[in-house]
This record gives sequence, structure tokens and C-alpha cells, in this order.
Amino acid sequence: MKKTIEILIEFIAFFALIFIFVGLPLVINWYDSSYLPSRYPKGTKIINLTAKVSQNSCLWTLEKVNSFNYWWKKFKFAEEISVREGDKVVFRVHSADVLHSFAIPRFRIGPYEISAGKVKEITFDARREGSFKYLCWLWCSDCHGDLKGRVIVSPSD
Ligand SMILES: [Cu+2]
Repeated sequence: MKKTIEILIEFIAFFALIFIFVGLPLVINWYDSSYLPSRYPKGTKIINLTAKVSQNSCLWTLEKVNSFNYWWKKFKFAEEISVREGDKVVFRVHSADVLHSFAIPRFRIGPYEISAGKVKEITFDARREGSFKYLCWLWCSDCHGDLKGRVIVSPSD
């Protein structure tokens, strides 16, 4: 009897480990790639943008920043974010570390405070073409001045 219980506990522990190391990442990936986009109207362009400060460099990136890659990965600066005129855009703005702020002044968007670990969703109608500066609006670190890029709205065909 005792042997049966031990086998049962090992069996449960084994499947719990499988769930943690395989199932959980799959669920998180499904949430990001399938569930989240389905919450918005069809055709919405979702842009995940993350502000990051480390090793005396500040950047906005479109790449996913997490606790594993934060320290070692060289993230690509999202100097230009391209959308098309007429696009319905949702910025999902994250901060990987400190309190930041997001604004696109020429579209009167923001400034919105972006707390670490939280996501701020900002909708944006790309209703005119051009190149529009986006930036961090509050002094977040010594390299705060680098936290700026451009949203390029190109004409629709
Ligand atoms: Cu800043």
C-alpha cells in the first residue's frame, strides 16, 4: 500500500514538473500570440514596445524583454515604428525596470506613466501620414534623453 502511494506521488510530481517546464511556457505563448490579438477588432495592429534602462543605455525596443534576457541581450532600438495611414494601432507599452512615461506629442497621446511590470494600452489612429516623435516624458535615468524614436505613418495604397 505504502509503495502504491509513493508511486502515485512520484507520478503526480512528474506531471507537475512537465506542466511547469513545458505546459506553462506553451500557455504563455498561446496567450501572447493568439488570445491577446483576439481581444482587439480584426485588423488592429498591435505593437509591443518596452522601455529599458541598463548599463547606462536607454532604449525602446519591440523585442520581448523578460527576466532571463534583460541583463545579457543586446536589444534592437525601435528607432522607427512603421504603420500605414488608416491603421488602427494599439501600443502595448511596457517598462522593463523603472518608471517611464510614453507620449506621441503631435498626436496628443500621453504622457502616460508606465510602471515596471505593468502594461499600458494606448490606442492610436494613424490618420495622417508623416513622421512623429515618440518619447519618454519623464526623467527616468541619466540616459533618459535617448528614449525617443519615430512613428512613421506611410500612405495607404
Ligand atoms: Cu525617461
